[in-house]
Amino acid sequence: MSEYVKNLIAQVKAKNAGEVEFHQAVEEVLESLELVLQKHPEYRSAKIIERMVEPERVVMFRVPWMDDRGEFHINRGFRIQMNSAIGPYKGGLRFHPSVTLSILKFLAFEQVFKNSLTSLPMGGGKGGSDFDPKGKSDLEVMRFCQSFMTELYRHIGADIDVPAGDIGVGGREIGFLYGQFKRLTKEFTGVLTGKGLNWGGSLIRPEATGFGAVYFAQEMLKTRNQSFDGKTVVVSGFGNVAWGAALKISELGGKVVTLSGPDGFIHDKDGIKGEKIDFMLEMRASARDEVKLYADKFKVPFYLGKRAWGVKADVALPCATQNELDENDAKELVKNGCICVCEGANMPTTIPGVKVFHEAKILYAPGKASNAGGVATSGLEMSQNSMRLPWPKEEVDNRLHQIMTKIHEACLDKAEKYCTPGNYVNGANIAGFLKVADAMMDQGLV
Ligand code: NDP
Ligand code: 2IT
Repeated sequence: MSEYVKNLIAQVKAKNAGEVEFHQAVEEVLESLELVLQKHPEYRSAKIIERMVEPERVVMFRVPWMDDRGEFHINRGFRIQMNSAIGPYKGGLRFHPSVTLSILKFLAFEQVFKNSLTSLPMGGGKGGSDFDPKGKSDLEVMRFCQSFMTELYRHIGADIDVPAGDIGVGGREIGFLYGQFKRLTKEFTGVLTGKGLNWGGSLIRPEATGFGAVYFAQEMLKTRNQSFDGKTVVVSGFGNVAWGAALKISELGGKVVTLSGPDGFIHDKDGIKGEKIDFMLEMRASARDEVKLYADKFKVPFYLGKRAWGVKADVALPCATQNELDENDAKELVKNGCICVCEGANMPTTIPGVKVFHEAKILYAPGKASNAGGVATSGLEMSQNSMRLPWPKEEVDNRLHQIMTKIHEACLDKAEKYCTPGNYVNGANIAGFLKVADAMMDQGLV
């Protein structure tokens, strides 16, 4: 690593003390950009990297709400507006007790590169709250969302910042948030994506992240003359992304054999398909946060407190959360003959875990490339809202498929150009970076 990059990383760590997830995301990107910065001294003198690691704006606010028993609660809300060089800030909202400024900054930082890769005009942002949806009633979730939006509304807009879902935020929450935005502003605009189909949502948005990750994995497998047909696949998580992925993999003739939750994982040797995939939606809606419900219903083994990565499989799709796959898990997957790891979640693999995949020369794609289908389809929802014209399912799905194929191409192209053929991490970081950096250069010192 050059002194310049080493110093940059040290500065980010010193200035953002304790924000370990943010450090991790920055370190991964900067390592990839080493060659670009050598080739393009103009980015260095314009201090593009120094600017990109500093959010354009961070909003942090109090979210007071009342539970069904009349007790008051105070949560913390955030919106990180990271970079608007190529479009309005765009990125999801996460409601999970583990949410901190560090986690949202890492997600917002990743989102900048991801959104750039989609080829749509979207800047990067992320937000959320440490609110825990587990065990909450619909009315409690509604009161929380209304209170959250009562502050957030003044910072967002269809041409300013367009939030969407992420962990703990799905169609129900987007509905409550949108309703409150409308009351406060009198506007019916495309200010959120992931909306209901009757009020401005796009077909395929719920499926998009999972479908997109599988389309991306299909392209990766093609480079080795392989396909999903007949492949055994380990998936983690059981939320929105895992659901879309399971649906598409089973359609393509692959067999998904695991799901996981905070409680452990289930192993279904017969494959998760048909009504079993529908049951994932029920599990999520139950607000119980337990994948064990699946084991109880379909009488398959449940492993308490364990992760799925020890199960023998050809392909792995981590779809739960950050740092859920470490060095030992990576070694286990490789040992068991896994040939392709495609991330549905954001930063699910630790840096040492990624190193294991690279050394073993298996196919490995980072989330910012492979899970971009969600935000890409959000971008398509924005287009439809601007046109005031909904597109049929096939049109959205075809565009999503094309976008994922293009991202795959761009990753391989940039990886090759910058001397690391087949390295999707470098390819994604470089391709995502160049577009944003050039836009920032064009726009002067901002
Ligand atoms: P959901 O809320 O629908 O599901 C999240 C899943 O991950 C649940 O099974 C959840 O269980 C589990 N999970 C979350 N946090 C933890 C934790 N700390 N430890 C163990 N398990 C955990 O979210 P999504 O499916 O939407 O999101 C999954 C991943 O995909 C995230 O990394 C998200 O950032 C990413 N992503 C989502 C996109 C989208 O459009 N929804 C787009 C691109 C990426 P629990 O909540 O109970 O812990
Ligand atoms: O991480 C992500 O890309 C998302 N949660 C989706 C963001 C969006 O704006 O659709």
